Amino acid sequence: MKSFITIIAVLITSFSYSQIGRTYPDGHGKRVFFPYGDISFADEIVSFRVGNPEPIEGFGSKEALGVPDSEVKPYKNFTSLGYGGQLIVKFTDNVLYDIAGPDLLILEIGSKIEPVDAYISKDGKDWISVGKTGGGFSALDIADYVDKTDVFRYVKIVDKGKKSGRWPGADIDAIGAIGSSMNFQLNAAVSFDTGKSTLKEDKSELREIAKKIKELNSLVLIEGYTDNIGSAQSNMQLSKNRADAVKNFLVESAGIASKRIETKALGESNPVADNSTEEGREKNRRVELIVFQNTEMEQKGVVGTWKTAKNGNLRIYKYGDKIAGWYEDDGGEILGKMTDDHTMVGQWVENGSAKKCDSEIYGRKNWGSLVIEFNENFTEFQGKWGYCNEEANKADWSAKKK
Ligand SMILES: [Ca+2]
Ligand SMILES: [Ca+2]
Ligand SMILES: [Ca+2]
Repeated sequence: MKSFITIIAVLITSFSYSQIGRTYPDGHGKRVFFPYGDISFADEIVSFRVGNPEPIEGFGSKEALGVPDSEVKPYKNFTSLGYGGQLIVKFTDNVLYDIAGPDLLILEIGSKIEPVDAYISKDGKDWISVGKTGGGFSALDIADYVDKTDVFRYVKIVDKGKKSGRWPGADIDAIGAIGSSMNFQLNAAVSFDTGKSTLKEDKSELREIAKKIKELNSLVLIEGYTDNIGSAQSNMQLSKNRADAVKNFLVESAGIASKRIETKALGESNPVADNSTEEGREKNRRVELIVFQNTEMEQKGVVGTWKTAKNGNLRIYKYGDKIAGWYEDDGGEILGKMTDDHTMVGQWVENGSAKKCDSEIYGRKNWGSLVIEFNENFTEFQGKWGYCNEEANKADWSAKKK
């Protein structure tokens, strides 16, 4: 029996600003905060069955992948489903799960939301209906339909829209998991030897991942998978041993608390590639680390909800030394780094400020410099700001922790 597992040979994407929280347009004039940023959006088309009538001018199914990027003039970068059309997409560098509030955004563009029925699945076969968009809501809360610990990689949407027009049916710009994990996959260099569940000598990739997991200070789910060679039972045991080995490393060598890590043996289920080729089987022998959003940190240090003196509530998240925050009311946001224990330096971004800059941040020209000084106990902060690249010397900005 060929019983080794290699960990997916994918380079770890660097822990960049694309993986920290920011807001995105909801297609209807508001903005929605995604705690894990760009990776939250759908990555692959599984299938597309265009409706009837189909769009006169179609842009193809791939336009529904990735971050929101539709343009109104000229209309482009969205997928018209056609009347009754069906689209299935997959998340590969993240999963969807239930967090507090809405979890899944089906970003449909146009003057009013054309409804779709939405379904989610762990394996692309068994589907759970999670309601429909429409009536002013394009974000769905999956809480009533799933267990808290379930993770989902597939989303299916079925158009319930109108028969007429140039683009019949719903026009989908993007599909994103607000309730999104951040997934890490290990390089083959840290894979296991054939038939063994002991980690190889070179653990540099795993050390890197461990560092990021530690920074995020979140709960981690380690999933072990195999190819389909050998009995289902032995593959299940093998995938368990490999997942456990990764967990032991995180606990013993990286100092991550054992209670923060769960392991799951999934054997030969959920293949990501074709098991009939050696190349495909190698991809299917894998361990995935799913890092959930940190909820325990809420209201600790800089993290939490801040009531500002003038602009409503600002919610701040921390990702290692990086900071992202957003206003609950107007879609304004902040982005930056902690330069010492109590100082954040970065930028603010919003839509309606008095001055427009030449350059853009997140596709928006209204931005400026920002410095925030937090007090010793993180109960208050004083902010200074400027427009565009100006020095942050305007000082009428303060907040108290809620
Ligand atoms: Ca993604
Ligand atoms: Ca939810
Ligand atoms: Ca798009």
